Amino acid sequence: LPISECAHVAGVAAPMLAPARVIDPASGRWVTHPVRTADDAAIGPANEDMVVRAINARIAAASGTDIAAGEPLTVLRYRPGQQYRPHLDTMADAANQRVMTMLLYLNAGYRGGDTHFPAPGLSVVPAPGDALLFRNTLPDGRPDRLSRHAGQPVLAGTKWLATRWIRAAPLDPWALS
Ligand code: PD2
Ligand code: ZN
Repeated sequence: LPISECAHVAGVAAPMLAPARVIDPASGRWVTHPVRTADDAAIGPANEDMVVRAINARIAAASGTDIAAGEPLTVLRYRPGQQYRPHLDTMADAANQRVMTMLLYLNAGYRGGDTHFPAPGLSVVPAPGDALLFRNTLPDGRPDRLSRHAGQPVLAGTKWLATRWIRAAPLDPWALS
């Protein structure tokens, strides 16, 4: 992705950033959790401009998926010490599963923050503008344990990243909170 578009995405999300939350499987509520300590913001349909729309179209083309199967582009901002501990991007008991994930690394000027896949022992060292696409599910649709991954702690500076979680089938972007 061109650096100017990376900066644009970060700029769209910046005023909406809030501590990242996850769904608590016990209560079904959104809660903050040490698994994910960054700030994040989803660029939903009300905030999606033409540049973000074009990026989402490129993600769909590169992944061979329907643009309507992508969740709203979500920006994460990690400050020193913040991280995303090992997890699967799949959801428990989802009818419309997250089959792929595209990560876009938006900036330079930080240390740490590698994306690490423990099972294959693979570390991706982010470079600005890079995109990383991986599958989360097996051919039969069940979660693939090998896709477990983490955003390593940022050691210095600020890491900006955008995530596009891609479902098996189109979803209503207005229905997500
Ligand atoms: O920031 C990352 O490198 C990272 C790592 C793992 C992001 C995500 N998962 C994600 O957004 O799902
Ligand atoms: Zn993830």
